[in-house]
Amino acid sequence: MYSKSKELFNKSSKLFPGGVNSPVRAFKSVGSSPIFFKKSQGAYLYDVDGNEYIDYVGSWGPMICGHGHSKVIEAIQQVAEKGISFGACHEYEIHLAEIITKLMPNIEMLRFVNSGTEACMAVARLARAYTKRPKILKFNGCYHGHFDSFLVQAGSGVATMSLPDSPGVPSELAELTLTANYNNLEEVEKCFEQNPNSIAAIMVEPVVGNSGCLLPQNGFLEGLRNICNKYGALLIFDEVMTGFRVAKGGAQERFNVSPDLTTLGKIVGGGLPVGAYGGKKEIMEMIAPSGPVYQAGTLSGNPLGMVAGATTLNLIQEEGFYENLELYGEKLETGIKQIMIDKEVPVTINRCGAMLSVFFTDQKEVYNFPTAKTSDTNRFAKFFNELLKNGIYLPPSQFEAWFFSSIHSKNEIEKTLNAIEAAQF
Ligand code: KE4
Repeated sequence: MYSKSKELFNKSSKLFPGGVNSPVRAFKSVGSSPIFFKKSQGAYLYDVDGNEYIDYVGSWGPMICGHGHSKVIEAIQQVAEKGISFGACHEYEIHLAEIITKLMPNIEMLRFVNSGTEACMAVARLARAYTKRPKILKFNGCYHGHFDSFLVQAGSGVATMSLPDSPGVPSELAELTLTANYNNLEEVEKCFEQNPNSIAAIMVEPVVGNSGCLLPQNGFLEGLRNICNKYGALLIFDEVMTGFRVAKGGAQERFNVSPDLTTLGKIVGGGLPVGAYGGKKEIMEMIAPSGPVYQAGTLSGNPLGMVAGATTLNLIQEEGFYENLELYGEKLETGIKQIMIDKEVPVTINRCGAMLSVFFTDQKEVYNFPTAKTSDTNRFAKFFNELLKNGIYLPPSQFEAWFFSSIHSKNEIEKTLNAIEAAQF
């Protein structure tokens, strides 16, 4: 069933650490060997052994319009014939920026980079420069890319492999990163009281995806906004995952809370390597060359990424796009809930729009990293491998979110629920 993937994994294991180019792809926490894919289309992936899967990873979020959308491919082809990379100004970057600032009016000015990590690195430096304060507060289990300052109590692959806070990050630097539990405003307030005038910003995944999916409890995001106002810190929404997924205007639109700075990635590039950061003009103008805060990138604003992103962000503006995601997200969530009740398997399901997680725990509410960690990761691994065998490709970690696209519809949801029904885990 997976012989060609196994053969290729033998080769890749000699070339890349762990045989992969990003740790979560290694299937380590689910105890199997990674699948090698050769084709994707719509809601489906096809592996090198000819197996077909309904895809709930979507390249970790970007493919919200499904794989290989004809309009995105056409747009990339047309631009590629004119130029792949100029390393200079061009109008494609303006087109994408104009869409972003329209959909997220809190972003008055922005800068393109090549990944979510780069965007998060840049806003940390910018926030420290703007406030002249050294510390940043993040939340346990949140992941903001592999930037040194954020590899403290991080989620995603760090949590999946229960790696200690990564070696190689000097303690002097790690000490400048404060952590609190998500959904706990008292802990946040306490951090500010114990670190007067030294916290530059709060960095938060407004809806967490990297502990598995966690939703903000009522008043939490507003509370962070008020605390930042009270202590003169910046509020930074890391919307690399939630941007354009949980709403057309991201979490800041869905929950009506205005951050000072926002980071973007994934969907914003339509599957090509694009990240962005932006926010209040007054803050962003500190970035070189208009200001002294340096940040640069050879391929920033690459024309192919710009046009793939712009085409994708035009597609998500089509009538009924998010209503459709909500309709099928609801069907999937309630369908899984019912199956687990029938199977007497204790799970808690968290969903926000087209991102969800199924926590294998009898914890009635999973609202922060400690409660997420009560999950039975062995049972999740069994579940993952059973579904994989039945043609359903989930993120290979209990501490990741499932993503589905506008192309996942009745047929895919039914097939998924049937596979869960038939699975033994
Ligand atoms: P990238 O550098 O991977 O483009 O973005 C980092 C990042 C920043 N912020 C948030 C909220 C993120 O979710 C991410 C990256 N997400 C992971 C999956 N949880 C990417 C997958 C991977 O690491 O291979």
